[in-house]
Amino acid sequence: ATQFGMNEALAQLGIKAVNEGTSTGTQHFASGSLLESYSPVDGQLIASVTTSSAADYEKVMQTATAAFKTFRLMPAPQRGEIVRQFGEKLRKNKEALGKLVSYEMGKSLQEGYGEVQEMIDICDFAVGLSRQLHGLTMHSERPGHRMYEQYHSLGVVGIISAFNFPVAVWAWNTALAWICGDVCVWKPSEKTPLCGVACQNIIAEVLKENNLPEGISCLINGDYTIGELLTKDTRVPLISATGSTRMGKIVAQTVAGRLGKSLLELGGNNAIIVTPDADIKMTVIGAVFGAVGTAGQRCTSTRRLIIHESMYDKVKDAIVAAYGQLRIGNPLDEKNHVGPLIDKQAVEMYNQALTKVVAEGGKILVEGGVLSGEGYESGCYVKPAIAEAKNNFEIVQHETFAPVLYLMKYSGDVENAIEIQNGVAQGLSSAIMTNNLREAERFLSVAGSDCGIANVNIGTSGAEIGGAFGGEKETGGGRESGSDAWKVYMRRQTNTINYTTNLPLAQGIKFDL
Ligand code: UN1
Repeated sequence: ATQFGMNEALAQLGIKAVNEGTSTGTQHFASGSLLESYSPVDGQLIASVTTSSAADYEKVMQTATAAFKTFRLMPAPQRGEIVRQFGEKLRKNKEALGKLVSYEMGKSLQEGYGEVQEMIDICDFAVGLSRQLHGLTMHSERPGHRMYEQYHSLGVVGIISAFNFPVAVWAWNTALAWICGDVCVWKPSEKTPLCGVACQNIIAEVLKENNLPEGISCLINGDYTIGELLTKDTRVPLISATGSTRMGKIVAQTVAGRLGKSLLELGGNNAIIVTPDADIKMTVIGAVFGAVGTAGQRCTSTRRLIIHESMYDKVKDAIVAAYGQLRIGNPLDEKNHVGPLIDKQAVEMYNQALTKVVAEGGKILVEGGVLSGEGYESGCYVKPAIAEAKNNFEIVQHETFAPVLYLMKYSGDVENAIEIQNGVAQGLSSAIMTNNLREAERFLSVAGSDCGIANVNIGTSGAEIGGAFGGEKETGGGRESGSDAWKVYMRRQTNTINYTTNLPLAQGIKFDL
């Protein structure tokens, strides 16, 4: 942690170094076992956090539910002011937090900063939204009656987030939940607990400066068992979970079992369709960034390229050549494009995918492999690989969270490409590279892409926060972040008011006494 000013960054974020003890985050209820966080960058122990036990969880929930009772009474624009201050603190901590994200998770420093920028952006979005939480006014069928709807605060929002976006996804949820008057209990990934502590420390400072209850933002570190307490808890009306489809199915069933609400943002199997008149340069940049950015560990990462046969060789050669330019190494060093995978288990999955694609009849175009030697001591650095494959291969149907890109051909009409693109269980992100208006519109039409995100002349990853983010099918159907995603964080109430001295019944029903 001595390189790239990392010790200073950790100190700024209130994280105790290895020899100084353990961190809990400013929430006081953590007396469980220790969780050690090792960096995939250099394999070193960064720091340890104390996890929350079941008894700690109970105290956290009491703090959260008590905080909700007062927070919901604060006018929404005033809650917006708190989120504005949080955004300001994030601006001040952007460098330190971006570095921690890069060091603990392994994404490039540019992407680490980008992630903090997403947090700042959603705060700005939420501040404006805090004056726009409006419902509709309807015309009543009864004379002298007024009917309208309003949105009220929901309660405790449980947030389960993944290692790959260890800070931004939490902020997408909290910034909206807070302006809506909800309080949040966050279970970060076990692989990135320090990012959780750092975020908690930043918001705790804002709450303290404003004399607000700390239960507005709670952190519970630990393994899936602590997450289970959250998903089973009837005091938590909404669970927002981001991660694998496997995890999402368990969470969805548990939450549905108690008729709670869940917002799921799960796996993707994202493709770019490359049409006969695609711009090759844009296609290469979009596809390569999509496939190797965050070392292929975004839920929006590009996994498949569906290329028209007339363009196939040209695109293939250009992409293969671009892979030759990639620099793999310490992500904190800005000259590197690709950092490590999160851990050795991920490396194992990557290796298995490459073995499997060959076993199923695929052809390797860019050789993969695990890097070793100086700078690669963590054992988590792998070479981004490309294979020619068929869409129906089992491995292609599966989301491998690693930089493995599958190339496939289509012939004839764009409809054939769309069919391949939709021919997977997941439905998060999709893209088409075309200068042909008819093709672009067909791709965006009701008979086009079945994904929650469909882009034209842009890659599959790197969505802005202003749009609703999420997808269909096994991606889970939830929408986070922009547009009207805030509505899931509130409860809707229809109000009808009679200002006459009569009591007419709806549907013309007569009832006289
Ligand atoms: C994720 O991978 O879980 O669209 C989120 C993107 C980012 C968010 C990804 N803005 O790639």
